[in-house]
Amino acid sequence: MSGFKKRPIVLSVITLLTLVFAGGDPARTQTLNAVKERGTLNCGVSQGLLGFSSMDDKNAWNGFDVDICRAVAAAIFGDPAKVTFMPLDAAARFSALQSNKIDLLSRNSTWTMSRESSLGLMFTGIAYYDGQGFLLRRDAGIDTALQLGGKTVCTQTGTTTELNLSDYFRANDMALKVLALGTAEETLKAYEDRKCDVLTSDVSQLYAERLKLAAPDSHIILPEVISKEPLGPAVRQGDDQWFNLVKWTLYSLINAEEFGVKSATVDDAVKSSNPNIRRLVGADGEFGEQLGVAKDWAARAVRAVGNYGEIYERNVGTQSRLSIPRGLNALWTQGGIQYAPPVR
Ligand SMILES: N[C@@H](CCC(=O)N[C@@H](CS)C(=O)NCC(=O)O)C(=O)O
Repeated sequence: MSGFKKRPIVLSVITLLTLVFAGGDPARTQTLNAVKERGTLNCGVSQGLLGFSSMDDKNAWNGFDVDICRAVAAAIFGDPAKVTFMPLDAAARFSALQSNKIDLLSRNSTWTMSRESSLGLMFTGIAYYDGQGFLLRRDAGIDTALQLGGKTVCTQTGTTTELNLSDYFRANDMALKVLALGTAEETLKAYEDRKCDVLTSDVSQLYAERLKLAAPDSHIILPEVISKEPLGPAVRQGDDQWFNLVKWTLYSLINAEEFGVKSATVDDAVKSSNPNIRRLVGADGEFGEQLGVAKDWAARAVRAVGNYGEIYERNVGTQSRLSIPRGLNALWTQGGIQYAPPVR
């Protein structure tokens, strides 16, 4: 009799353990379920930043940040087209995530402490190591940021750029005039119209924005990089399964580059004898299933958009108009700091 009485307790403990270990707690699995039910990933991107997220003449989205959205969609659905891109300006991007308008933000956003401690967001990794720089007219005759005292500098509201700018000028005892505008387009226009002498932003963006100017070669980017801007995808806090899926999709792209797995060779990789490659592409282990997706989730992502190096070179590197050197974004095995934890 006493054994019978204990049964409900034993059962509820088993139910709880099942929920915890199977990741079945609804609050912790809601995003992936919602995305699967909807049949498309809602991904927040920038409104038009060449190389990162911009629309081509066939109305297709292109770019480094866009490819991260596509990689996550491919990991979930096996289809990189199952993404709805939502262009957002800098000020609107985080509330779009908080209000569930998007599932994922992949929009040249800097991982900072306050964006996690006060906005309820989490960055899933560093997709692009960037830093803030300055662009100005070559004929201004200035070759170091320390000569910028008294200049008017254009920046965009709602970005990390504003505070870095005032910190840098204050630290170097230089007078600063700031012109802060709402969108990247307005900011560039103000610079073009000579309402400011200097444009400041993440260096990658300066490369992109310079290409939109009438004579790109008559504008230079100064050598100083005044801040750390680790850019990466962000999600809402409270859904660990989703956080893990986005994080490990990014890491899979980086690991794929390290192990030489490319979009064109990913199908051969399944036959590889290298255990690291076998685990990555789903030939060994159950890593995909543990994340709530298919065994070959990472292979699907790489097949769709290529590995990290392919994504970089195609969008912002040597094969693109931006031609930004890999720099810090080279793999740790190649003199850079891109380093993904292992799949095991
Ligand atoms: N990485 C910085 C800056 C990001 C940012 O939004 N910069 C503007 C400066 S030009 C921009 O990307 N605009 C592009 C757009 O609005 O589409 C941050 O996270 O605050």
